[in-house]
Amino acid sequence: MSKTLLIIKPDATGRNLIGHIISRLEKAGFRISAMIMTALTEEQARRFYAVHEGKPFLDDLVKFMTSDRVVPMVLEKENAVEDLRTLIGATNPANAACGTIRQEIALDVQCNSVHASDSEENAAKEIAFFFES
Ligand code: FUP
Repeated sequence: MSKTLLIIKPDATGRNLIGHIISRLEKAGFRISAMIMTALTEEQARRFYAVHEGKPFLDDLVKFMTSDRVVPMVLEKENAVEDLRTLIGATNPANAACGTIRQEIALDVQCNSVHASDSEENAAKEIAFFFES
């Protein structure tokens, strides 16, 4: 079993899609081992997306991520990081494969409904960010 982090983002919590996303995750074989609902502060959002420091979209991304509640969770499954990235689809829903979560419900490249860790190393860091502080 390996672990990864998923966040249900404000566009999805605001559209009452929490249950739908969780159902898709469970049907795909992921086990939820921790989950919270929280509102990120600007400082937390900037720290979480520190890798995007200097990018033109960062300020808008931080505004979006602090605009409503989010639901971070730890997911467990064999090959969890890679399988979850496949299930959520490409960052921009216009490029996301058919049947992926982002293709189904995301609005655009910013309001793309879910975050998922992109490597084992980042999964460990992102799980610690929400659940081991
Ligand atoms: P992903 O790992 O698929 O979430 O994508 P990235 O790490 O590249 O980007 C993180 C977040 O930045 C995206 F989910 C949305 C936002 N973003 C934009 O708003 N505009 C862009 O052009 C690229 C990313």
